[in-house]
Amino acid sequence: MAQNQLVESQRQKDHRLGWWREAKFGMFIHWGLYAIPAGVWKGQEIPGVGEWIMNRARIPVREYEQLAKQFNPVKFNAEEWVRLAKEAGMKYLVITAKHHDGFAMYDSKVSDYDIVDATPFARDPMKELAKACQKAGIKFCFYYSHVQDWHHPDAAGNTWDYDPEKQNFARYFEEKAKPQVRELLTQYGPLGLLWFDTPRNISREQGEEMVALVRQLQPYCIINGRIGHGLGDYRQMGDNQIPPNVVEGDWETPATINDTWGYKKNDHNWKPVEVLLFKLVDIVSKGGNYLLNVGPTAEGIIPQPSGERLLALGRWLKVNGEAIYGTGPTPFRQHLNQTKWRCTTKPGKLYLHLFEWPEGTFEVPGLNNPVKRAYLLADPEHKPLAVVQTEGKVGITLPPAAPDPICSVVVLEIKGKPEVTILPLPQEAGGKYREVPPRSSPPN
Ligand code: H79
Repeated sequence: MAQNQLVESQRQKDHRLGWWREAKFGMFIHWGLYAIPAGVWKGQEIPGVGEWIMNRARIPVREYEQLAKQFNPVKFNAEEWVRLAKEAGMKYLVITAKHHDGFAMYDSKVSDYDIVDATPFARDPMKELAKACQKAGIKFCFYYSHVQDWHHPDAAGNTWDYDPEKQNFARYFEEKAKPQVRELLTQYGPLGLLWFDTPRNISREQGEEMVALVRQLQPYCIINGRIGHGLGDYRQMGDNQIPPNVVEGDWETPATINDTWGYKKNDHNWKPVEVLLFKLVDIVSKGGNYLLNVGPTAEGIIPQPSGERLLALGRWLKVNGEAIYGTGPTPFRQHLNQTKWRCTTKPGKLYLHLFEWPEGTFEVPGLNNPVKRAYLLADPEHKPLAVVQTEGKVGITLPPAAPDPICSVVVLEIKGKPEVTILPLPQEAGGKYREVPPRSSPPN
């Protein structure tokens, strides 16, 4: 039975992944007990990401679990979080139901180590978020740490409380991981996707059992790549990793705005909007999705610097979303070692994202298709821009001022599928371009 449910046609998979391929941009939320120490334990700044504090400071289970008694995020407001995601132009929301620390941020019957049973807050924020997402038309999704659980004596990861020799991973997997995933799949309505992490020592069979559980309870639910053994529906890039070139197939980069996932009070290294917007466009031009994280405080507040940046991205997307949502990757694969421009595509259209506004003319390198029309996406009238097309070269005359201070989009309507001439490379002949392997990477 498990085997049967793992097999589906390409058409079925296309149907299941349709919304996610269209979405391109999602909100990641890391929220848990680690937001209380917020990177500082007993007066000591603990290096590394905030949600790893229990591990990095070797905090015993009996001590760490006391944090639950203080967890009371009275300022939490599901509708506000979802409104921010919506205004940011994000189409799905993935929140930590349980991170490696083992604490369930929802009402679990499997264990009392959860937000309803162990905290003064005693509310299930996931119920409220699921409802708010449904209302806003945002896909609601869970992150679940299926292999690491530093609270459970049989799970992976806690080497300071538990002796690995005496551990029985299967016991944890059967008595906690699977039953909790079942709860997530049955108590919160339809989930857009389940986001697993750090597969470590999970067996292929255990991975397949997890997939079968998801397919059985929510056949439409997408599964991310980190379930392990290549069993997921799409490829997961490393945390904050952007590939140097176009990657075929479905993939996603999970990323931070500062340098932590879970809230850290002393991490002020916020990436500027310019950088975040470049990453969004860069990822989409290479065929991926951008899952951008916020780490709310223990009071339930999304840090202001995150909020501001997301709203700025949302304002850009309001004007330029057509060049992001539902687009395909760039045909200019030899031009990804610069940061001046990127390209995304739709049938019959090229979207040129210009991060530097050239004086006079923008030269599109090596485009062989007849150009029918060019205009600025920000121009509501779509006034045509002058285009000079010679053999293998397209020059677009631009107005003196860029419509956007960071990234302006020029739309090129072309005839046929994009045909781009390959540039002659050292020891390599030129010719019509089809497939170029990754070569160089832009600064991240
Ligand atoms: O949930 C976030 C991370 O906590 C999780 N994935 C993202 C989405 C993650 N778990 N493990 N890893 C990522 C890789 C682990 C890297 C490590 Fe380290 C290097 C563990 C110890 C050294 C990074 C630096 C984490 C702690 C210190």
